[in-house]
Amino acid sequence: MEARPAIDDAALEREAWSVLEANRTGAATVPTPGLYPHQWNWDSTFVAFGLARRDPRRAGEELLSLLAGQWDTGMVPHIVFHPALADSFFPGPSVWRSAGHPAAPNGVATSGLTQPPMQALAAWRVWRHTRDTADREEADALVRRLHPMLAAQHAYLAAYRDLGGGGLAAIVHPWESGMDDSPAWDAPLEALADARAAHRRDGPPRPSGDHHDRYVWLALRYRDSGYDGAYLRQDHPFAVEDPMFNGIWLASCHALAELAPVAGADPRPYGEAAERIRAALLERLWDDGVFHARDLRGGRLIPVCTVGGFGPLLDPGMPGDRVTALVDALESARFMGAAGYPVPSCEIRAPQFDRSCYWRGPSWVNTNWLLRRAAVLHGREELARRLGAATLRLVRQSGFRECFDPFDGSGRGGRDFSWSAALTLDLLADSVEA
Ligand code: 2M8
Repeated sequence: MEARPAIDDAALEREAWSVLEANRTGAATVPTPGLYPHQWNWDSTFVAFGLARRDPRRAGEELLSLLAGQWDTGMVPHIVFHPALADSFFPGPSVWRSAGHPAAPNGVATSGLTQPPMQALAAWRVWRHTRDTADREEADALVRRLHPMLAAQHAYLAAYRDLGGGGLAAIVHPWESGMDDSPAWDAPLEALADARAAHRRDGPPRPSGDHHDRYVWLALRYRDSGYDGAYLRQDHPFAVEDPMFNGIWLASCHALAELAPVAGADPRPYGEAAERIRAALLERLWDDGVFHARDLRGGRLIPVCTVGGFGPLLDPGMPGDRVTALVDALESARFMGAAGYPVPSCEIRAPQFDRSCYWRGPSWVNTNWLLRRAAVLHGREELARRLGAATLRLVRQSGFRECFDPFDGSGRGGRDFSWSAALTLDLLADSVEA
């Protein structure tokens, strides 16, 4: 474990602010310079959450900057590229080629994929923290601007991504989950070997056995279809209903419903959408006390249990018996119970669990924060307290790292990582206010 001097709340807060300042590029905050030098969708949105009560104006700018990359279809891209750094990241603008696509925005280069649709939740957060202050007018104006864009994002998911026809949105690439190398995607990625053979005449060159090659190959296939909705439905070889992505979508539907009156919109369609997503989650992804991802191409639930399986806890309307079962699994030795530094991103007893590999085992500040939020929603105060304390212990000991070893808390991946810093600010504010 890396040694780090003991640090009090005030010093931790100062460090978090300085990370967010250093990672700021105009209106946007990059995840960490060097490694990820552009604006990422859910990273930026976690930054907006962290800034909501400390600097709501900057939080709003962060969301607007991301939405400047929104496509005419309503799709909010997973990366908005910084023009000056163009191809400093692979795959960059020359791979995605959004500039040549009729639905892509003018003058803003983006990827062609999306990420968990969390922006409405963040917009609600910003508005909630400013509605009783002198900045209320500004917050209402922000909501009036954002609401139609977010409504379009949700309409995109319903129209283009319900590939299973059951009311859930499918991710069409592991990158869309935000949990790139999660063991949940292993089987659908393995199955790409057959799809590669079937498409070898018209597809890009065959990838090697390496997962990263398969990620790029999948992205190129989608790009070469012209980012076409019919292609996704009929031909695209990767389509998975992810409980975290859909749990976040559901929670964002509630947020859009609450914000609708501020924007002069009808809240009912969003409340109804939330009901539909909940019913579909329970019908399609629930098995044996937890939620699993469903592989639409393989036609089955993916057995491995990951932190993504707790995403539907973000729904305040999740039935009590399911909440209890999920919390039991989360607190058990499968996840929190056997990890000194929870929450591991994969079930510890799974053969695929790897304590040091990215989304295959390490603990992450963003998923801890989401689970803490879910615990608060369901009145699980003690669980919320433990999740908050565990997360602060990680960053105190190892700094604002990208992720952490769940057994000894040592840092992994990038340093000075924006969402780790931003969500720390939020946790510190909560512990002061509680
Ligand atoms: C990771 O994903 C990118 C691709 O989008 C990558 O591995 O290159 C993930 O951890 C994802 O959740 C995150 O948004 C991104 C930037 O921090 O990095």
